[in-house]
Amino acid sequence: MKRLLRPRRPLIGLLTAAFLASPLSVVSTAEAATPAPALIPKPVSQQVLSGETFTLGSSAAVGVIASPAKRAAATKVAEQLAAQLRRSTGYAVPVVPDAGTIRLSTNGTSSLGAEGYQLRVDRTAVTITAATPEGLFRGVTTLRQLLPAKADSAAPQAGPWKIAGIAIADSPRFAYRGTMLDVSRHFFSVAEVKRYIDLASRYKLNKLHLHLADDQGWRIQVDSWPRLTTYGGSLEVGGTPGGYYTKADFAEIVRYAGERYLTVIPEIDTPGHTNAALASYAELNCNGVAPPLYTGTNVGFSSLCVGKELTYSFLDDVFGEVSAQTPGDIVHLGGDEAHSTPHADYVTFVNKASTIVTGHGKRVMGWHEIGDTALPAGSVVQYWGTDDTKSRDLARQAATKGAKVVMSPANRAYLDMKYNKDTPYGLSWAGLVNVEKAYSWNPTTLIPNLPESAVAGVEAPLWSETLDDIDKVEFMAFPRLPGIAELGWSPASALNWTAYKDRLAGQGSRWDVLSVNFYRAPEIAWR
Ligand code: TNX
Repeated sequence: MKRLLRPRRPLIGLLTAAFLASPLSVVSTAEAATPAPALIPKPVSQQVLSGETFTLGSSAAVGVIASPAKRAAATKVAEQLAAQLRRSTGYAVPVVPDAGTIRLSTNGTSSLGAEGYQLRVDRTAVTITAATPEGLFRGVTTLRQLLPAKADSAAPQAGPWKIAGIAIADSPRFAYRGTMLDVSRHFFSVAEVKRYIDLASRYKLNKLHLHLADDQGWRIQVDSWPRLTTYGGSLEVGGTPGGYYTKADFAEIVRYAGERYLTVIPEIDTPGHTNAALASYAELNCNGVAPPLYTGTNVGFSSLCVGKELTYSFLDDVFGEVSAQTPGDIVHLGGDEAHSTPHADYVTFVNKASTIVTGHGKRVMGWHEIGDTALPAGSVVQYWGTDDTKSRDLARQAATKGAKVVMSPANRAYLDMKYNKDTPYGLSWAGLVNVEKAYSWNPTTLIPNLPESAVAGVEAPLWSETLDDIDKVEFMAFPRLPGIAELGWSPASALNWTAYKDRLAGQGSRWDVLSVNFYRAPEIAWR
């Protein structure tokens, strides 16, 4: 029996058929037992090539086949793969032009999109073909999951290094597949953010939203307003020392994320969630008096002064400097929980702030509360509701105005919600979110009457009120984050909890190799 899944898009079906049409793809019924590999996210189509096994030996080399324009970036992808294989196999694994037992080619068809790729493993070679280096990177993440878990080791392991034959054609369902890290409530070092990027990139996520400013701390250097960080970034929740990213630090995060094909989306939350800024500069307050720094976990008490002109020159400076440090085309202006900003003021404020963001050449992103503001062309609205009418209405309003919606339903996609009542940290205001609940929803049908075409994708936010180190972050993100990643990448027809749960079980040994502090949810048969 062939395990060729019925592809969602006819185009991919045709491509797959052409790609698979070699003598090696003829599978006899006797070999039908070979199981499909436990890949997350599940590819659009995959066919086991029974009887074909690739063995990575000591003479393995990673070959790059690319046009001059794509060669440098494709070589970087090859180098990343080769570097890891060197560490774990102890083999030389050189990167070579135009040959190699593992071949990365950018001569693939562009009809799979910028992130699409084809991957073939047979007895002679591993071949990843894409139209772009980004597509190659996505294909390499699949290859890493096809290799034995020990291939991710930091130190040499004993072989053999075998990969079962397979042919895959794959491309994402959504263009926006993100996760958010709240570095304001607790500050995370550049090294910790890199660790999170490493783990997120393994599941083909392509956006890293950083929540850089909130009541408890301002975490990104702004040269024109230096006290935002030196004072406003000095503490965090609980009163422990905070921290901030210098421009060099932030550039390093952007670079590191970019090498793993995640675009950084910086968020400066406004007009609420601004106590750190208001504490740093008395003149930003309507009454001219700076409040003290705040290290608690309440929300909704702070607001920028909507009637002051200074507020907007402040925003122009901040969004200007933040935009200049961001290669991506989206800047997030927050807009959530502005409970101490009268609604008319709120609308005035968000409209002005949006114009400032677009004036710096960026598209506006904001939490769903901005749904009833003007929303310049290209805006993205992030839904964080809990199936409530008000939040759904705001998302639908935004779509009516032409905005795209990113789905982050708090009762499903919030990684800071406890798994169950016994989870040692996390919150539960949106409910308890076990692994099944986080996975079992469809981004295009969750909000009734929201057109499918308005959904840009999914994002899993991780708020850090109760999370003060990366181990706790890992515990909350794993195993739920891969499920959100699959909702973002795999076709709706591939989503199935029972089958997913079995594939998820196979990730446990990989996380053990990587020392990921994941929650061993008892309903998963970890292997
Ligand atoms: C709500 S979600 C918030 C955050 C909190 C989070 C905790 C959203 C847009 N705002 O300020 O950190 O709940 O789960």
